[in-house]
Amino acid sequence: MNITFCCANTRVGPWLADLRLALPQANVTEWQPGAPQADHAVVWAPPQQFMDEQPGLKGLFNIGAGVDALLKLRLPPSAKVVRLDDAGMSVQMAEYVCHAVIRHFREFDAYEADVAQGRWSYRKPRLRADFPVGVMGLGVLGERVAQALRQFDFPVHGWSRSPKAIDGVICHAGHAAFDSFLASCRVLVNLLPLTPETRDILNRDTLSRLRPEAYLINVARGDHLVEDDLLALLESGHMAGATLDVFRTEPLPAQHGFWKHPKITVTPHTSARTLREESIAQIAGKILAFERGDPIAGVVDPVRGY
Ligand code: NDP
Ligand code: OXD
Repeated sequence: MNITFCCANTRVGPWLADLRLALPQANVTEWQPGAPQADHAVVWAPPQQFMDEQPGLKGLFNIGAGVDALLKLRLPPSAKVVRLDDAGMSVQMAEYVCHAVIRHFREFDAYEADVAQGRWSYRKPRLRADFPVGVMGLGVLGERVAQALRQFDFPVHGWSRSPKAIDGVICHAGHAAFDSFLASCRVLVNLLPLTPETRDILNRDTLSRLRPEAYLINVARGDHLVEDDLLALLESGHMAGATLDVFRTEPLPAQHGFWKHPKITVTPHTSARTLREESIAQIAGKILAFERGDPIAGVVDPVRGY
């Protein structure tokens, strides 16, 4: 079995070494233009040339959860696209989102500013009931995040395409329920995949439907958010702030207004990192199952887009 590796912005050496250890029966090589045909590929944001030169691939194993960069390409006709299924990401996402929600709710940013000025200040405790949190996307990551937020007793709402039942979480489903979901939330967490349906979904109209002094946490994709609409709503006071991990252009350009905005916290697409060990164990297991003809989790539906 031949496995080709083509991952942008990834340290190739350790990945090849660990893939070879996990799949000793396979010939694992880094893709170069003109390389021979492989059976499976391990990929992250590969170029179109890679796809054009590998028409016989059976499996495209993405080393991330989001497959939007892959689905933009013309893919080998019979290749199945397989996304990472958690592989250590959901706990990281839960940590990140809980940290952002709690930092905002407890006003730790304001305390930090006071302490930096040598001020010993107290703020009136805020009511948890006034900070209902909404999680858009209740998949592998969103469900874990919603459950983690419940551990801190926040009222939690969730929104997904199909109906869900998650203990302690008020679940809304489908387009028809979107407005009532938004109207229920003061803090909005985005964990949707980027698809034609969800691109630009965080815009002036949708964000205006949130409760006043709303707070946005975008940890999914930069193209979900219309950046100027967020800036306008921060300016008007409808939005109190935002924590943003993903951006339309990454790295965030040096001149971008988000860097120094007093109401925006920026992190460099780091809310849930791909962990090499967990990811390789999962991908190796799936390749072997695939070769045996067994069903595997995380196969992407190209029509749905996730
Ligand atoms: P999943 O595919 O497991 O979950 C996606 C969820 O979104 C599902 O609940 C799905 O509904 C819902 N959904 C999809 N389309 C719609 C729609 N049109 N309307 C309402 N709900 C919709 O994905 P993951 O949880 O694994 O990951 C989510 C995203 O997080 C990834 O696609 C990626 O972009 C991002 N991500 C970001 C990272 C970072 O470091 N910033 C790291 C990892 C992922 P249903 O359940 O009904 O299908
Ligand atoms: C992912 C990501 O999709 O890192 O896994 O953004």
